[in-house]
Amino acid sequence: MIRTVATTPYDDQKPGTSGLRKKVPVFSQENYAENFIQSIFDALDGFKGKTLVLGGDGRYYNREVIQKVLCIAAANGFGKVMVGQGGILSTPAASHLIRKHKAFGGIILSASHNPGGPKEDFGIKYNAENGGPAPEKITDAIFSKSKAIKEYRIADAPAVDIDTVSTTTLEGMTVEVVDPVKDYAEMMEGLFDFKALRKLFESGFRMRFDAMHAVTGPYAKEIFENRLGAAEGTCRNYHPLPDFGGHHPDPNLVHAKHLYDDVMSAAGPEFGAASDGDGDRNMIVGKGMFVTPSDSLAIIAANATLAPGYARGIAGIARSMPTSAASDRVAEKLGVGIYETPTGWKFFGNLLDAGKVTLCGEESFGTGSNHVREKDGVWAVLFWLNIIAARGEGVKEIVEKHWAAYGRNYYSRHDYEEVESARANALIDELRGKLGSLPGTTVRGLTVEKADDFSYHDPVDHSVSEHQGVRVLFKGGSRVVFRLSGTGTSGATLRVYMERYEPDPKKHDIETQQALADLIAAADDIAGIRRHTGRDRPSVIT
Ligand code: VG1
Ligand code: CO
Repeated sequence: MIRTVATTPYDDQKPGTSGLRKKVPVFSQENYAENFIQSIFDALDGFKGKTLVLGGDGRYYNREVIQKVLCIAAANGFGKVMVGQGGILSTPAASHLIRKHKAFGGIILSASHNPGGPKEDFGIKYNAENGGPAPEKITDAIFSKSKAIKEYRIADAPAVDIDTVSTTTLEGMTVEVVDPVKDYAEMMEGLFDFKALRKLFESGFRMRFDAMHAVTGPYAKEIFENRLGAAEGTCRNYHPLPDFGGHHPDPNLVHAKHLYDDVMSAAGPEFGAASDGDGDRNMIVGKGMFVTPSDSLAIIAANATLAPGYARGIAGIARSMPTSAASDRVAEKLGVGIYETPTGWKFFGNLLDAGKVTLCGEESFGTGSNHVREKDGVWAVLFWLNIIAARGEGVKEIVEKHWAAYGRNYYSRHDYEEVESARANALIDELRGKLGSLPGTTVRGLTVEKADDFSYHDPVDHSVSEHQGVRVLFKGGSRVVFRLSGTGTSGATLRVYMERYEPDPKKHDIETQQALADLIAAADDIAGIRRHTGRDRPSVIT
């Protein structure tokens, strides 16, 4: 039976950098999730009888919302929902399913790298038919629908069994429960040289993949251990848990420090990698070398033709504005386009769809390509393995040779988490107010060349996105960027990004924070970080 339920709007359902993210107690308020799901459908046109892809990262509340989406989708007239078994789909796997099965779109339940649990984070995101996160035009429409919603439609039905691969119906709508890994693993086999990778592992190459108790566990087990023959035990923490074992499923030097230490230890493996809650981020560590995500994008681009799926070369590269310019130098050398977009994968969609770029990346441990329309953690790991196998060199050698050829972009991000929103906004407002007076001034020996608030003109649909981060560019190519996070769920997170270019190979082994010390000090002088936040150091340094 289909019911129409009267409801009242919530005023805080504005999607951020990557969908709507809130604490579970917020999401579990009466009609909160229902309102948002109905608002997504209200913002879309023409899906009657079409297919919706559905899955999530397995975090707390995932199963409940899967059932809600199924019932609301049935009541709204979808013809079919393809749902990952157990309600599981990594973000890139969901993107692939949408594309492969020509679905109308997809709903991904995830708060990515944020902790999970009854008091932690949950999220809902809509992806369009290209498999990518909904562009701002759609997320704005969803937000306006959510502010005016009066009712939602829902099928009254017993819970659908999502744990068995099978096909059933729900009020006339087909529900197909699919293996979440199979299609994805097949796509990876088509992109990378699995034969060479099997040989690499046969030769004794040791790797550690940490799934951080999040969604990539089943993907990594199948691909690295079953298909590529990596030793059993290569994958760690591979059981997705609703609370990620109580940790932040965030692959970086803070939350995956144990993996870093393991690879750096004498007895540890040659290669380490990790992914985040929903499987779209990646961290790459080699013996003696942590690879910054910005460098990773540049190195993958410079070596792309070594992977069969990219053997014909790349069309171009896109990176988010705060991502270092390391890949710009590769694009220049290759003679391909380079695009600088605002933070968030949704801005890459048009460039990928238009064939202007093949590879995309963000400093926030996100790398991907035109194989899907999301960043892709396991894909990035396979790309590195493919490069290692083809070159017969380790990560350290590969990175150092890259720096020697292109120069090194020293790079770091400092996060100040859970700052009072009013104080964080005051910092940004004050910065914006003084942009005009900064050029020509000197701070800590650095002369400001240009200062602006980044605005992006999409070259494909000509839409404009303003206020995407304050940039202070210094003479000589160094820069500092300030922006507020759009994925947090309590207070505000200030992100400060620092970058310095060093062409001289004799100066490529300085400790990063030391190499950036003057920029770190200049950032505080310019923005008054301590004064505004009351903090004397960042909460997270990556
Ligand atoms: C952060 C990152 C951004 C990334 C986004 C979603 O956004 O900085 O680069 O695209 O998370 O990633 P923000 O607005 O908090 O800086 V994920 O893996 O959370 O989907
Ligand atoms: Co993620």
